[in-house]
Amino acid sequence: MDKKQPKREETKVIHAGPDPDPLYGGVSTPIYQSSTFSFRSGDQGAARFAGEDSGFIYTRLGNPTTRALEQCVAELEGGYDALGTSSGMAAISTALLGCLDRGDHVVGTDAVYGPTRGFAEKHLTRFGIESSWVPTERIESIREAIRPNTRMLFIETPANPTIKLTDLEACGRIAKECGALLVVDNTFSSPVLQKPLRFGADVVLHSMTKYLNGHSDVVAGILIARDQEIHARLQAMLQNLGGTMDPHQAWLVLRGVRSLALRVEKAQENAGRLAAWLVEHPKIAWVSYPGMPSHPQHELMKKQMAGPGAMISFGVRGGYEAAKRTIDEVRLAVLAVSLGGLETLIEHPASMTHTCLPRAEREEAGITDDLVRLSVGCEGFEDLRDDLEQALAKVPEVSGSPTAGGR
Ligand code: LCS
Repeated sequence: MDKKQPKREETKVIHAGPDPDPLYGGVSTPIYQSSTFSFRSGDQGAARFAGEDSGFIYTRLGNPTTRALEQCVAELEGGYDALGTSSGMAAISTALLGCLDRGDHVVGTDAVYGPTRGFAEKHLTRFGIESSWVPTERIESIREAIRPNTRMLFIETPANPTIKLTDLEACGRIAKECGALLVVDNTFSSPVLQKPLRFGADVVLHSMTKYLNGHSDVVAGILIARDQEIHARLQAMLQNLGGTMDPHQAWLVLRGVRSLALRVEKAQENAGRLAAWLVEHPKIAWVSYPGMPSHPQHELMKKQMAGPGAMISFGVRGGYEAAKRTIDEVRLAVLAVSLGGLETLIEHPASMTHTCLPRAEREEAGITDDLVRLSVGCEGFEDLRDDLEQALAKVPEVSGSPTAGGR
């Protein structure tokens, strides 16, 4: 077997990317902690700036450690190439500013990570770029929102924090029909569970702060382009905005990515068991987890994902106060935003991650006051279940509420 053509995701994450250290044979990529790279001569410097010599110039423009990570993730997503960014938001703002012009319009998923929509609604408007944020889990709502000047579909699936899915193949078709780019935020799945380029995406992006790094110790992002033209456009914008990646940050993510498949497998198994337990719990009003056969998008999950992932959202009977009480009472799960780490994290989007949306927009997107978001980690299932059990036991009972169900 050719080492570079493995079939299994758990093999790919360990071996993807260039040889770690052709110089000394190190099995870990060295950290090139240098801001600038010397030229042997003025001619060589000029040739590098002219693109005739492929050597490095300056770390904002490129760095060997960052390059190794970019090649690794580009391979995992099946893209032409990738660009490491200083955060997930740097990837998102670069994609929006790099691919849209004044007078363009973007259609996006209503329940995206709050600041993504906030950036478009508060800042892109100043540059004459308009946006419509619609429930993209209903494909008709995308069609209805398309305008003659629509140049991008921005899809987050599964969406943060509703865990609703959008049909990527249908989006690929619509984008082609109307001459728009399909940009997919693949943060919640990671490339081991979902590869949007296969369904017609033009750009895939991640907050690598989450699953790709996986250890809650780095903030980072990445942009993966389908082809050379889009890659060049994104690269030009990124180098000017300056939200590029630091080599030490890149090295940490490279280390994290090697265990991605193992971490996702364990967390996903925990999530499936927790969702099945939560849905039966008398204090839970609803559970959103596409791994449950009762989830309305279970079939879509099977079509476009290799597994449902490890993000769950659920409603606690009793609304805002009951949800807040739950997150205050957990002892093992960590009360913190972010997701995709080894440890289970719990948060309340209506008062935390999604407060930048006005209440009406938030509720319309399904981000209700009772919603608690759980990023399930790699602990033992029984410990997580017992922790939630003791927390829910402290939530006051609500009489006469409907029984729990899927959402
Ligand atoms: N995309 C998604 C789906 C996210 O969940 C986040 C951050 C971002 C992009 C932005 O990435 P960053 O710049 O933070 O690396 N999500 C967070 C969350 O749900 N809680 O805290 C951060």
